Amino acid sequence: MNDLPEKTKVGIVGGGPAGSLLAYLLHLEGIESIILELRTREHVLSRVRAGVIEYGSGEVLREAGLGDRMRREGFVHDGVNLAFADTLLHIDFKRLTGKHVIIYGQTELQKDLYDAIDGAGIILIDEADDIDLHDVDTGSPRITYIRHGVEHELICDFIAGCDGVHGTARDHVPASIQETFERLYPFVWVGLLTPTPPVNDELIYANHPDGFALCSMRNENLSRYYVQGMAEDTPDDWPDDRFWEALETRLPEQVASRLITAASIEKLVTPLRSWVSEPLRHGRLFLAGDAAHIVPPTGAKGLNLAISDVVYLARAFASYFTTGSETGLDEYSDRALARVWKAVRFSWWMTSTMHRFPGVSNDFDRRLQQTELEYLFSSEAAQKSMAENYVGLPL
Ligand code: FAS
Ligand code: PHB
Repeated sequence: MNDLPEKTKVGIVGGGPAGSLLAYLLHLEGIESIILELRTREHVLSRVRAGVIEYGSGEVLREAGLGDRMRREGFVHDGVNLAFADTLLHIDFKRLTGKHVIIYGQTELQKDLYDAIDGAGIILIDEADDIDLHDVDTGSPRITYIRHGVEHELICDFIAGCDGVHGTARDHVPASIQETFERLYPFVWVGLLTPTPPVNDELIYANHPDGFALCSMRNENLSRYYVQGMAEDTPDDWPDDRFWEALETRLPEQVASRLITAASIEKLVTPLRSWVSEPLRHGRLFLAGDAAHIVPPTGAKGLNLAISDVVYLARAFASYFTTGSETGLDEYSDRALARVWKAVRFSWWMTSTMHRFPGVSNDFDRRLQQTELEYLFSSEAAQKSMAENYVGLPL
């Protein structure tokens, strides 16, 4: 890539799910964009992250022509299971909402997105270093970056900051108007990937006195499991034997008895936090995805929020470039945040209800959590509320 372009309509910073989906949705509207990605494509494709595609996200991907492999290789799940006090409760999405979710690894979706942008001739410039944004509050914002030692400048009509939690795009929203909201959780998720058949045909979220556990999967011979660990834990604190023992202890006996274990092929530790940076716009800079918000993975919302942000932003850009109307752009931040905060609430509720909070001396909180679960296990209304949030609120 020697003769890199110097001008585009939408400069997209970050080539993860948000950035690459935005570029493709803009392409479908005939709007040119260029993606600048800090890492190599290989690195982006190597990350093992989310696993649940909400119903609405699946429809977006299908309508954009991006859902073929997901439909072939993904798992349609009509429900999810909650385990508490050695009891299993099935939340029946189909009966309660008429919808489902699709289990399809983010890694696979990223591969589909990269194939689509390559097929569409969309330019993705990887290994773009020292990315900086300029004049975002003028009519011609600019992005400067260095690639393989050569300095470049990209003049844009608009910039989309899709550079994730470690990105810097949000730093260009003035501190005088920026507001951040955060809640840290005093524990982590220890995640393990193992080449074994999943223990159950649908996900199981377990609340146990020793801590939370989650049984998920990637395919019929690749299982994804998580257990709650202490905030300071590292992968080295969780050798496979300890992980399997904790998982078996935290699952109902009827499930643990059929667990197939094997040596892990990937292990990670993920801290849990809720965090939102508002607003999602300053001048001609727009933020989407993890660049502006993070949710604990308990509600399986992170990836799906990146998708819904990008759907709103692509519609706003399409309206501007076809009609000149700025209404969609002016309404983007409030519209996206309204959905973000409902997912932040649900993710906080799932995390607060399903995890054991260490050092909680206040027995009131512990009894409240138990009551929350007993209410959920006994009330169809409570189960319907959980189901509609889990499958995804309307876009
Ligand atoms: P991403 O972080 O995916 O992508 C941002 C991209 O920008 C990256 O490719 C990065 O390399 C690049 N970038 C960073 N700085 C840059 C810069 N300065 N310039 C240019 N590019 C830059 N969500 C779930 O729903 N379920 C889960 O189980 C789950 N597990 C997760 C585990 C981990 C360890 C992490 C970090 C996240 C997890 N998530 C999960 C959330 C995750 O799936 C995100 O929600 C999703 O990747 C969001 O996509 P993006 O907004 O595109 O951000
Ligand atoms: C996963 O399969 O990685 C997964 C599933 C559900 C979650 C989080 C992660 O809530």
